[in-house]
Amino acid sequence: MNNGFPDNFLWGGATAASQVEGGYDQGGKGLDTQDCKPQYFNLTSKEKNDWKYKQMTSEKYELAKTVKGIANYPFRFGSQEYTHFKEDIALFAEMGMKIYRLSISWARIYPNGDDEEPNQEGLQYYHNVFDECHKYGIKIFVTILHYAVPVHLVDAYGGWKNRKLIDLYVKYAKTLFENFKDDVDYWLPFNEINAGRFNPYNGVALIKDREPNYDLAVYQSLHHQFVANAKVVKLAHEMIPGSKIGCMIARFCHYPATCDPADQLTWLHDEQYTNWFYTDVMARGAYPKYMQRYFDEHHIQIQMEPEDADLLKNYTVDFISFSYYFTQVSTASDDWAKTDGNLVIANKNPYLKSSEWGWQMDPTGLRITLNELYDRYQKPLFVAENGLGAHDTVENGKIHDPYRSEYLLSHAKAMKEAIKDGVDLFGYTWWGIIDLVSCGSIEMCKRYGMIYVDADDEGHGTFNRLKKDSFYTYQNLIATNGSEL
Ligand code: BGP
Repeated sequence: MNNGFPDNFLWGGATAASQVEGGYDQGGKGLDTQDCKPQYFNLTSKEKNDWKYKQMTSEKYELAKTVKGIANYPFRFGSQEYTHFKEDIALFAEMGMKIYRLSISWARIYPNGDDEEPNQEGLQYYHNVFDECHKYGIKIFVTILHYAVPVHLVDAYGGWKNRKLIDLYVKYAKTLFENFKDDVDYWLPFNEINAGRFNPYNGVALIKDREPNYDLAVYQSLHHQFVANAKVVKLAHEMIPGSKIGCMIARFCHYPATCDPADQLTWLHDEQYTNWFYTDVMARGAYPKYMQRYFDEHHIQIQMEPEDADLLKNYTVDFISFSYYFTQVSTASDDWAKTDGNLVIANKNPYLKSSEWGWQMDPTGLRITLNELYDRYQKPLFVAENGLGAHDTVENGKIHDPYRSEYLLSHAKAMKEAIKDGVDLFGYTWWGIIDLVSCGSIEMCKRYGMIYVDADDEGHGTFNRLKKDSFYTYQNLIATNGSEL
């Protein structure tokens, strides 16, 4: 039996370019889809999390493109890592982080997405970031696409439903491989690829009111991302021998509400449609049969090219990563109580406590998830995101956040148990290691960081950094490699 975390376990932190960088129009960067997501500051917290305010519409999108400056577009200011990266990476090193998961902004490298030549200033920015990480011996895990797509690709091509996006994306990835092959340790083509289904604007750059056949557009777009994923796996292995390239989903762990067979069947379908489908394609290399039935019953006919099946089969991923925040209940009943959760609205579990944003916290579910994934694929696993969004209060220059430390330690303990169960888990990156703009609720006050950023929802503040109590909890966890858990 393994006793716990291996010596070379990769403890780290994660961010995404659109949420942390700011500098949305600096260094030659083009406008991207996340820069266009508005926040309405006069709404209550409940309203802000209501899907009707969060859903991207053509009207909001077209307006955003005409507005200059940060106005009510929080992704445009982020946490200003674009100008603070040296200070941030020094703090990551002080914490003891072994790996930093960050994303590269497509629009910083190709401002329109289909430009002939890459933007040298954008490439230089990431060279500087990576050099700074190397200075402290911090390894690098790069997400090639974390939701933010250059707006020109929506306007001229209609987003990922257009097959031409595959080649444009592969060209972008190739540029990254050429420039950063000696810098990056782990590559990830797509953040939470199943977002294409649960949040198509984020995942596949679709605006719902423009799609007469929305479901088809979603699955067609996902197919293009699967093919792009396979092509990029192939390219990485050819261009960078020995490179490690993985996939990622937002992993939604479900429990059947009761032992009623109807609930069990709903649970099976929930697991298949929200989780297994994606990892089955990218790790096993083919569309699973259960999806064919789903597509037939929903009249979804995906256009596939003859070479696609071989690409999927021959270029599967080296490792599987996932985000894990909460668990939910599967039930055949229509009137089960719901959470206020904003990643997806979930069915309530009476045995679990929820975060302030309605996410049901469940460390045991992480152990279960790790076991299920490893059992099915037998590939190394990486927890690419896990964390707690909460309001924090600064008192005399200190932030006491025992809730965040508790969340961290309970989930770390669950990982340790999973490793003892025999799971091959090689890393963990806390989301977001530094406060950043929340992806779903588009606000600064939903703070995940162990490093505080002095900025409010509207971007007012000094943007000074401050260590929270949880900073020291994680520092000790890393230094002791989980032996005190
Ligand atoms: C994941 C995203 C992240 C991140 C996280 C927390 O889905 O990959 O970008 O933001 O969720 O979500 P939120 O910011 O909505 O609280």
